[in-house]
Amino acid sequence: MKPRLPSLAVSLLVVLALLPATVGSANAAPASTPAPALVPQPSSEHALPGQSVSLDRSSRILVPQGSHDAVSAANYLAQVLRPSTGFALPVTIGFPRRDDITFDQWGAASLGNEGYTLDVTRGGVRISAHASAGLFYGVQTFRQLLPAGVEKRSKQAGPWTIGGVRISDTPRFAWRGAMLDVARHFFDVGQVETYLDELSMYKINVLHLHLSDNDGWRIDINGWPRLARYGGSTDASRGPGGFYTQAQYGEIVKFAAARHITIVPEIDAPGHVTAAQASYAQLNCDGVAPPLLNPGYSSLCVRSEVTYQFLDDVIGQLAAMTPGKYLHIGGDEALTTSAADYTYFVDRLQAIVHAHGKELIGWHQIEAADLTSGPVAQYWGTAGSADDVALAQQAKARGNKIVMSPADKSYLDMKYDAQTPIGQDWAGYNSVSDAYDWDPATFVPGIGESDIDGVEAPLWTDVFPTISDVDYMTFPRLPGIAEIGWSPESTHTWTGYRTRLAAQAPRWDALGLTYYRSPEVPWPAAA
Ligand code: IFG
Repeated sequence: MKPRLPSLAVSLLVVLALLPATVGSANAAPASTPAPALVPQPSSEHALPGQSVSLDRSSRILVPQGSHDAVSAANYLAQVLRPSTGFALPVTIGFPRRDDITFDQWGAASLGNEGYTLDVTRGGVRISAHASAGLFYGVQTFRQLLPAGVEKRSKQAGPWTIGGVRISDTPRFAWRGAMLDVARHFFDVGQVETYLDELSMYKINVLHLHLSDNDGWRIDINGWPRLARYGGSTDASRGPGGFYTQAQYGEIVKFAAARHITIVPEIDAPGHVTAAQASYAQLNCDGVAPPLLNPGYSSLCVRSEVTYQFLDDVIGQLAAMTPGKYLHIGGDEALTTSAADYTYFVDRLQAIVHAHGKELIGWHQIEAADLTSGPVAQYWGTAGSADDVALAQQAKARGNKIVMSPADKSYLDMKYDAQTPIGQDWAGYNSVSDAYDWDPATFVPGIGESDIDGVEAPLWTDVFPTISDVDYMTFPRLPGIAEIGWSPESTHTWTGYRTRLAAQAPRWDALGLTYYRSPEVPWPAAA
């Protein structure tokens, strides 16, 4: 049992050890060490020429005594590094040597809960943050400072040398999201967890799960067993469909939380409800259940009390198993619901969501209803569509924040270009540069930075039955949306970004990730 120094003594020793060493470093990096190619671009980054750290078999990952947050981040980093380096990399307490990685939570509160500093100096690597999320994001950045081979799951040769750098980083927007439509095509827990791991590499912190639609109902609701078992029994390709038990949904929530990603579940209503109406005749105004996959638009029976008993059960159970503040109620394309019925419905649904202690987010059409302040409008309009702009401005007038998901920029189901073999094109082609080269703070007239919670990249799976389709459409566009959400507008240039994006490809190759090698990006020669 190692003698335990009192934590203050250890802390003082750590501070002293991290002061810039006066002696030259035996392992000075070559002068030509390129500036690291990071995505998202940190808010502040300075190379330290002549300094470097090389991880080796004696390297340790050091944590402050009693810091559960640091241990979590350290263990996550260790699970990335151990298989590829072959080093033991024990997570332990001690004072740093020059080949150690040290975590501490003395990070500046001014960088916020998601901010961190990352220093690679002669004294070793230090990741410092005020809170748990910041430590995790420091890990994601540090990961990208190492050669791409670190992402392999088998032992690689190395060396594992990192050029000296000082990074201080904090996000621009609080909501940096992706959406996966598991209703049109179902993706199981393992596939969603793999997607979560991919998203977390780019500091995404929200995964919006589109759980119900015409083609499928994907979450089991007690008291309404047919919703998942019958309503989830197929998909847009007339395939086998599927659904999450509440325990499986809980696994997804837990896995996401360990990566500082909040799950935002969506039950779309009053439209996009055919799977629910096919499951229960009493959800239909005429008392007749339509066939599954019934074509055309649908609407819940807005003036029937059964509808609100149904929604109270659904929202209540979803709220109970969703730690996040928001439940998504959809509200889009309710084209067979009259304007008066739509307003009545959303007002009632808002009351149900609030009664279960949650706040609602909906596609921006919800702003047509009598919303109180507090809900979030998710903007999916295209540039210049007047009706959509008016609803966004209505949100602003009510003090409701907006999450920007313009279809002609952020919709990942849009083809990249005319040659893309799969995908949609009703909002036009979304090339890699289209998805990157826009500013959410100027996209909608009258809507500025302070009106926006952040950005989100929806991937609708109407026409994508497989997870490799999902990855092909997600990468390389998602990192660009993630950078819009995280990095300062001042660092936002396509010419600068495209070379940093190109440097991600060897990492995706090492991970075995499917992606589109867009001709817009100067990819390195395939290894
Ligand atoms: N619009 C529909 C989606 C999906 C999409 C495909 C929204 C909010 C077209 N609603 O986008 O259900 O079908 O691109």
